[in-house]
Amino acid sequence: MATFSSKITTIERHTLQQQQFRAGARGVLTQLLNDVATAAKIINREVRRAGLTDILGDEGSVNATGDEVKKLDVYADKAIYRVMDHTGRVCVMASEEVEDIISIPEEFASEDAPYVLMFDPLDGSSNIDANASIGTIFSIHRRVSTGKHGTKEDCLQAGHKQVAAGYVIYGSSTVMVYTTGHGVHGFTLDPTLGEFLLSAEDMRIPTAGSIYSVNERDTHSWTPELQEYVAWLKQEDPASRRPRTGRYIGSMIADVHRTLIKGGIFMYPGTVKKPSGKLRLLYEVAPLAWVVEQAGGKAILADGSSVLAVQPTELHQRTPVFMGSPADVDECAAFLTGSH
Ligand code: P6P
Repeated sequence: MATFSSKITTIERHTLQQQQFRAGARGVLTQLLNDVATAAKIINREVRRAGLTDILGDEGSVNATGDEVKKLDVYADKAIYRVMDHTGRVCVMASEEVEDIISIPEEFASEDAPYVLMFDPLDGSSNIDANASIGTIFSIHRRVSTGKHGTKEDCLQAGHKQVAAGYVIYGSSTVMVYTTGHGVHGFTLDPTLGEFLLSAEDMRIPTAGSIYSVNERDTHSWTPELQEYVAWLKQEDPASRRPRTGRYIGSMIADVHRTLIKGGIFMYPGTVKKPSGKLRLLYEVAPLAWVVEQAGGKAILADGSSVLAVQPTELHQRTPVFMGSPADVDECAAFLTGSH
């Protein structure tokens, strides 16, 4: 469990303190993380007003990955772009809402821009009108290209190469969670101050949980191994914490955040029709998987390998994922790999 902080620490101060762990750091990543926090405050304001202004409902278009675009999606996507495009900190961006890579405007582009930012501006958007928790997910890599403009290769890096990742959940409170590879830290937005204040330093996922989270709509098209695993979870056996409780909100941010806090396992598996599942690797699964791993959890593919080892080939490629408490993910892997 996290050590809930009594001292008042803003995310600005915390990211600056974390900089000491990064040899040779010049403060650019610190500034970039605070840019993310700024974008989150802007998005939060609209999310909180969504019920009051004519911003609910569909924007009428379909995004790069075929999802119906809600107006808040579009607003959030533009908010992040407008915070980031002129800072000289990122050489290229990628968004769930945009088909191709997002180039930096010519007047702001620079070969000295060291980072790459990829994001899902508002994950869980199908829940917006139902007022369920939604969120922003972000992933930051160091660039690999050298020109004035970043390239798709800068985006197509394996998850284990991330230099920072995290999310913002717009729930009963607005919480920003991030890691730079030195633990996972949570900040709660004080709307009266407009500051994210440290609320959970060094978050640790419970080693074992009693909750499993998966959409059982697809049970009939799972592999037999996964069908056997989920059936096993529901059998009565107090000695192994069974039956487990099912919880599925249908917003990845909310399901993963609950898993991080309470333990258990979140799954979005592949099916016969969609072997790669639904969730996107670069800006949904890889950042959340790193956060879970940094908090002491695991995030794997059906063969038991780490999802952070996957070498991306496409910007919006999808991947199955099984992530959560180490004991729960190990149980799942034993079934999926036939060693149970
Ligand atoms: P399903 C939301 O649209 C999302 O991308 C994730 O946030 C969520 O985990 C998933 O889709 C839910 O998908 O198929 O269970 O409705």
